[in-house]
Amino acid sequence: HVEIRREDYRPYPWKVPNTRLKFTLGLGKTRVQAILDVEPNAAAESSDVLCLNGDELTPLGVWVDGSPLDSWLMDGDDLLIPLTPGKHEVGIDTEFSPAANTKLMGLYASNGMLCTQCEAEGFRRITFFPDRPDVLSRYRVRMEADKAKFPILLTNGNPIESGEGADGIHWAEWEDPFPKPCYLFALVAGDLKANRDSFTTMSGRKVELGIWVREADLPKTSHAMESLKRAMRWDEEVYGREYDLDLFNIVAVSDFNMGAMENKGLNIFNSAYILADPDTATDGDFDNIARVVAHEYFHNWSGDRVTCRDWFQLSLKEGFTVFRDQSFGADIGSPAVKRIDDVRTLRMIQFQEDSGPLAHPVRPDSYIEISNFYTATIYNKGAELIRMMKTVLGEKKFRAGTDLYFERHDGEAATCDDFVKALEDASGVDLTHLKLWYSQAGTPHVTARLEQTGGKAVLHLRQSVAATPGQPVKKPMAIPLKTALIGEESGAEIASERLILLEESEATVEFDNISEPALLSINRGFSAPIVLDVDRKPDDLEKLAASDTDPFARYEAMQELMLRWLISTAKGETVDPQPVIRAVGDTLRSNQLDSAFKAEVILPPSESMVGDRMDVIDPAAIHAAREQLRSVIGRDLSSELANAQRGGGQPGHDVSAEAKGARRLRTVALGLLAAGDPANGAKLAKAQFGAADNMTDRQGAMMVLASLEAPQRKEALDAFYARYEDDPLVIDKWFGVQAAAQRPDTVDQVVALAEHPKFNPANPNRLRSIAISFGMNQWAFHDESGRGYRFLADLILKADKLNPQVAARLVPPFGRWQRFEPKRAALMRTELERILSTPGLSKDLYEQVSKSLV
Ligand code: HT7
Ligand code: ZN
Repeated sequence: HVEIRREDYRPYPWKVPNTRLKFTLGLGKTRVQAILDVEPNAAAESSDVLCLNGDELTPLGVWVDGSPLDSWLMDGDDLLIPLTPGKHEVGIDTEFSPAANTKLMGLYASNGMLCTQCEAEGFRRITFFPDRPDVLSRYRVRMEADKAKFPILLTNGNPIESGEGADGIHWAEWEDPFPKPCYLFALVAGDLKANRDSFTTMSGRKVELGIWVREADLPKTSHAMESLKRAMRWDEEVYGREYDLDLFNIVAVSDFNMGAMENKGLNIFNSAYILADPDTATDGDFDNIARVVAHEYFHNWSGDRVTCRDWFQLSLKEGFTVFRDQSFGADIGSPAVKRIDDVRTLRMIQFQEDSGPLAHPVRPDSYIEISNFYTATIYNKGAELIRMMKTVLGEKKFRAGTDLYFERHDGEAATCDDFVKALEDASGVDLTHLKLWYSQAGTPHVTARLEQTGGKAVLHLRQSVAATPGQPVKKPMAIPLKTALIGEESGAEIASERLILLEESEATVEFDNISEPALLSINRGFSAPIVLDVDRKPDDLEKLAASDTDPFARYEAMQELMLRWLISTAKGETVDPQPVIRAVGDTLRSNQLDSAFKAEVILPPSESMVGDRMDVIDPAAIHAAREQLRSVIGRDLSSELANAQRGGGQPGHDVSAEAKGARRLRTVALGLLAAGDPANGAKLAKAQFGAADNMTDRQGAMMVLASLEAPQRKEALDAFYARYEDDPLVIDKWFGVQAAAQRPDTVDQVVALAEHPKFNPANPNRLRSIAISFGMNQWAFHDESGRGYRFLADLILKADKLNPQVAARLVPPFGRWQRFEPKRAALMRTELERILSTPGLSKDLYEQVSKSLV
């Protein structure tokens, strides 16, 4: 398998100003006739060959300037066409079977419709083409299909002409005025209905909006539509970005490798991120829909109008767009809860990636299969990097920088360096020090200690970054730390927040005129994506949890308090839980804090988060410690928790922040109550399940029951299944809840679930409903028998035959093998080696598994 390296980038020798495509569409057979206008690229070294990428294609015919050509060659999957210098018109015919395309890349069939996924390298499965993001072309596309089967034909841009032919065939021709790389190409043909609306842009242009789904799903599209219009307005107000076409279409499909895709003017979505109503979708699902709809819409500028020069620059569009969707989420909801949520995702997924064998920089140096690099590092750490730049520049200069970036690179394929340069040029601020975050992998660890004598306090800081694959020696990073001092007695800010930039391995910072004993509040708002070790006593953490003026820091203090107790207990030490109980009790009783915030704060860190902070992970000891803490909280605070579990009372269709917060707190409280008194917990959960008028309460209760040993467990799971048997997205929840259950027999349960008639490894959502939930279930997956490992490895191998991209994304839980005690580590290695020695492995899976073994 060939490694592609960033330093080998060369511009493509040819330009392709125009591309005409004719599709004769069918599920079993689709023909594509492509005509490409090509001309030498003056900015590149000239070439007498046109090299076009292909994947599982054979040319049926090749033409140059209207004449058939026989002298073409195949170089592996690629097509080589000899060309004299100058302009040419190149024609290529291909044919393939969308129904046989189980990789779901290129043009494929889903529930009787046809749709495309071209990012990153799927277009080469449709026709031979320079499948790289720096070749921009203007597309004109003609689609022909059986009208009865495919009444709706959609592609990028605007419809130009349409008509009907003989034998029930109809056709439509569309044109996209914006030059684009082929990864943004999209086509959909099927029996779909639209939720139609419109949006008037800031300059007064009317844009027609359509969300296309199967007719029965139309009532579930209103939240996505409202989210889209909100996102369009937000991008105008916050970034000055206006939509540019007359049409914006979204299509929902049931078989999709990722969340959604930002194709120009025709976004294609995993139906999980479009369809919702209170009976079938949780509040979390509603929030995810708003987030993903906004994310894909924001790509219209950060991705489509300005795209990436090469795939090493992926974070240019993804990190920036995640940052934009996170800011949108904060603006339309609670900024504190949103930040807590985003940091939790970063810690659970990206921190694990960054400290394991698959660690890579935000701008990687090499890859074997680019699909493996759609990672939390590129997306979420990339977003943190943009956030740090904004923190350093401030709101106004950051906006001036993004304005310049969009203006300077509109219609171009840009680099991460171009982005930073635009920010620097517009602001006059040198950002060189932050650029190391693009190239150096690994999460910095920072230790902080506050020393106080009289009216003076000195903060001692020290940083280090552990070695990562290919980067044995690390340089100190530039770490922006928002810091304040909180009075131990007054609870007030006695040194107001300031931005400290830690640039060296060690630094000291002085605070003068400190009037009372001070508590250190540092990395407020999670200003840098680091692991922080602050020398603070449990008493200090308890006080900060009650009084820190930064809500995120308050949450952090509580998490740290719980983490320390959990780590000590997992190591076999006896520690007093009272500081934790008092802090949780105070939080629950507070009249000032809202329910959503309370729910986040009182939820003990996950078992894998505890593991990440230990030298050697002992899953059983961590599980026992966490259960012990949950049950002490449940018993000692039963009346506060019972109040919280009863509280709220808003109807299920109320999706106000208040109602959502009350529901979140209700289920978190229920979980703790059940840990304290399982029999009573099962009764309460069954009552919540039965009375629920919304999916949040219903699924929450089922989740709590799924981990209990009580008759109500099966009753609830059976009732849920019977009620939602025909709704695939809800049945995904049914599978997921059982795979995430905290039970000694979860491995047996998932083995049985994988044999269930509704389990289908060809459908990515269904596959992930078991595989991702189980892989993240530390206690169950790491069952000391090794059966969890064997189960997931078997599933990965099965999935690889159908869909290598999705299979490879299930490998990361195995990558933590070196962190576990020797017996488990050996069992995990054995499974990785078994996968690697399997004949016919995809390159996707080969890359992830071989790297995980190093
Ligand atoms: N930009 C999109 C990436 C994507 C993708 C990548 C590989 C294989 C399938 C895929 N589907 C979508 C999604 C996004 O970040 O917006
Ligand atoms: Zn994206």
